[in-house]
Amino acid sequence: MLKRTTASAVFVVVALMTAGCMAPPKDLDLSLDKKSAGGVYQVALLPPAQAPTINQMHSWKVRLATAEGVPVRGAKFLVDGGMPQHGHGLPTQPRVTREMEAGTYALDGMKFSMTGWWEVKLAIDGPQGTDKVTFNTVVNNPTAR
Ligand SMILES: [Cu+2]
Repeated sequence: MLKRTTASAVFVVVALMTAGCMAPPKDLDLSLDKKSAGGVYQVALLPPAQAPTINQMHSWKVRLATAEGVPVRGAKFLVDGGMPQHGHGLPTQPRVTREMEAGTYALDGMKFSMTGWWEVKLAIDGPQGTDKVTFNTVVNNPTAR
Protein backbone atom coordinates (compact mmCIF):
# COMPACT_ATOMS: atom_id res chain seq x y z
CA MET A 1 0.00 0.00 0.00
CA LEU A 2 2.72 2.40 1.03
CA LYS A 3 4.80 1.35 -1.95
CA ARG A 4 1.99 2.10 -4.38
CA THR A 5 1.51 5.61 -2.94
CA THR A 6 5.20 6.35 -3.34
CA ALA A 7 5.17 5.09 -6.90
CA SER A 8 2.27 7.35 -7.89
CA ALA A 9 3.92 10.32 -6.21
CA VAL A 10 7.04 9.71 -8.27
CA PHE A 11 4.89 9.47 -11.37
CA VAL A 12 3.31 12.88 -10.65
CA VAL A 13 6.74 14.47 -10.19
CA VAL A 14 8.00 12.98 -13.45
CA ALA A 15 4.82 14.15 -15.23
CA LEU A 16 5.39 17.70 -13.97
CA MET A 17 9.03 17.67 -15.02
CA THR A 18 8.18 16.56 -18.55
CA ALA A 19 5.32 19.07 -18.88
CA GLY A 20 7.50 21.06 -21.28
CA CYS A 21 6.96 18.38 -23.89
CA MET A 22 3.18 18.39 -23.48
CA ALA A 23 1.33 18.87 -26.75
CA PRO A 24 -1.28 21.63 -26.89
CA PRO A 25 -4.92 20.46 -26.78
CA LYS A 26 -6.13 19.31 -30.19
CA ASP A 27 -9.30 21.41 -30.08
CA LEU A 28 -7.47 24.63 -29.19
CA ASP A 29 -9.09 27.71 -30.74
CA LEU A 30 -6.19 29.37 -32.57
CA SER A 31 -8.30 32.13 -34.10
CA LEU A 32 -6.62 35.52 -33.77
CA ASP A 33 -9.77 37.42 -34.74
CA LYS A 34 -12.72 36.91 -32.43
CA LYS A 35 -15.47 38.47 -30.34
CA SER A 36 -14.59 39.55 -26.82
CA ALA A 37 -15.97 37.39 -24.00
CA GLY A 38 -19.00 39.65 -23.44
CA GLY A 39 -19.57 40.22 -27.16
CA VAL A 40 -18.86 43.97 -26.89
CA TYR A 41 -15.91 44.07 -29.28
CA GLN A 42 -14.43 42.31 -32.27
CA VAL A 43 -10.72 41.94 -31.53
CA ALA A 44 -7.92 40.86 -33.81
CA LEU A 45 -4.38 40.09 -32.75
CA LEU A 46 -1.93 40.67 -35.60
CA PRO A 47 1.36 38.78 -35.23
CA PRO A 48 4.65 40.24 -36.45
CA ALA A 49 5.35 39.67 -40.14
CA GLN A 50 8.20 37.34 -39.23
CA ALA A 51 7.19 34.47 -36.95
CA PRO A 52 8.68 35.27 -33.53
CA THR A 53 11.57 33.14 -32.38
CA ILE A 54 12.16 32.06 -28.81
CA ASN A 55 13.43 34.73 -26.42
CA GLN A 56 13.23 37.49 -29.00
CA MET A 57 11.28 40.68 -28.32
CA HIS A 58 8.58 41.37 -30.86
CA SER A 59 5.72 43.77 -31.53
CA TRP A 60 2.20 42.71 -32.37
CA LYS A 61 -0.83 44.79 -33.26
CA VAL A 62 -4.32 44.79 -31.81
CA ARG A 63 -7.24 45.76 -33.99
CA LEU A 64 -10.30 46.76 -32.02
CA ALA A 65 -13.76 47.23 -33.49
CA THR A 66 -17.33 47.26 -32.26
CA ALA A 67 -19.37 44.07 -32.69
CA GLU A 68 -20.60 45.70 -35.94
CA GLY A 69 -17.05 46.19 -37.20
CA VAL A 70 -16.57 49.93 -36.65
CA PRO A 71 -12.99 50.73 -35.51
CA VAL A 72 -12.82 51.71 -31.84
CA ARG A 73 -10.55 54.63 -30.96
CA GLY A 74 -9.13 55.66 -27.62
CA ALA A 75 -9.29 52.26 -25.90
CA LYS A 76 -6.97 51.17 -23.09
CA PHE A 77 -5.66 47.65 -22.66
CA LEU A 78 -4.05 45.51 -20.01
CA VAL A 79 -2.05 42.57 -21.29
CA ASP A 80 -1.66 39.28 -19.45
CA GLY A 81 -1.06 35.69 -20.40
CA GLY A 82 1.18 32.71 -19.97
CA MET A 83 1.37 28.99 -20.50
CA PRO A 84 -1.64 27.16 -19.03
CA GLN A 85 0.11 23.78 -19.22
CA HIS A 86 3.16 25.07 -17.33
CA GLY A 87 1.42 27.31 -14.81
CA HIS A 88 3.57 30.36 -15.51
CA GLY A 89 2.90 33.81 -16.90
CA LEU A 90 4.51 35.87 -19.61
CA PRO A 91 8.26 36.44 -19.22
CA THR A 92 7.80 40.15 -19.99
CA GLN A 93 5.10 42.73 -19.30
CA PRO A 94 3.85 43.62 -22.79
CA ARG A 95 1.94 46.86 -23.15
CA VAL A 96 -0.33 48.44 -25.69
CA THR A 97 1.71 51.59 -26.19
CA ARG A 98 -0.07 53.68 -28.79
CA GLU A 99 -2.84 53.87 -31.36
CA MET A 100 -1.19 53.66 -34.77
CA GLU A 101 -4.31 54.36 -36.76
CA ALA A 102 -8.03 54.37 -35.99
CA GLY A 103 -8.69 51.22 -33.99
CA THR A 104 -5.24 49.68 -34.54
CA TYR A 105 -2.89 49.65 -31.56
CA ALA A 106 0.74 48.65 -31.09
CA LEU A 107 1.38 45.81 -28.64
CA ASP A 108 5.04 46.03 -27.68
CA GLY A 109 7.34 43.98 -25.50
CA MET A 110 6.04 40.54 -26.36
CA LYS A 111 8.36 37.62 -25.79
CA PHE A 112 7.92 33.86 -25.68
CA SER A 113 10.55 32.09 -23.62
CA MET A 114 9.72 28.56 -24.75
CA THR A 115 7.84 26.58 -27.36
CA GLY A 116 4.29 25.43 -26.78
CA TRP A 117 0.84 26.78 -26.06
CA TRP A 118 0.68 30.43 -24.95
CA GLU A 119 -2.36 32.46 -23.96
CA VAL A 120 -2.47 36.19 -24.63
CA LYS A 121 -5.19 37.91 -22.61
CA LEU A 122 -6.40 41.45 -23.16
CA ALA A 123 -8.52 43.43 -20.74
CA ILE A 124 -10.19 46.11 -22.84
CA ASP A 125 -11.44 49.45 -21.57
CA GLY A 126 -13.06 51.39 -24.38
CA PRO A 127 -15.91 53.80 -25.12
CA GLN A 128 -18.37 50.87 -25.42
CA GLY A 129 -17.39 49.50 -22.01
CA THR A 130 -14.98 46.97 -20.55
CA ASP A 131 -14.57 43.44 -21.84
CA LYS A 132 -11.85 40.87 -22.22
CA VAL A 133 -10.59 38.37 -24.71
CA THR A 134 -8.16 35.47 -24.65
CA PHE A 135 -6.16 34.35 -27.68
CA ASN A 136 -4.25 31.11 -28.03
CA THR A 137 -1.06 30.77 -29.99
CA VAL A 138 1.33 27.87 -30.36
CA VAL A 139 5.00 28.76 -30.63
CA ASN A 140 7.05 26.26 -32.58
CA ASN A 141 10.78 25.84 -32.57
CA PRO A 142 11.92 27.81 -35.66
CA THR A 143 14.71 25.33 -36.35
CA ALA A 144 12.15 22.51 -36.53
CA ARG A 145 10.28 24.09 -39.45
CU1 LIG B 1 6.39 27.27 -20.24
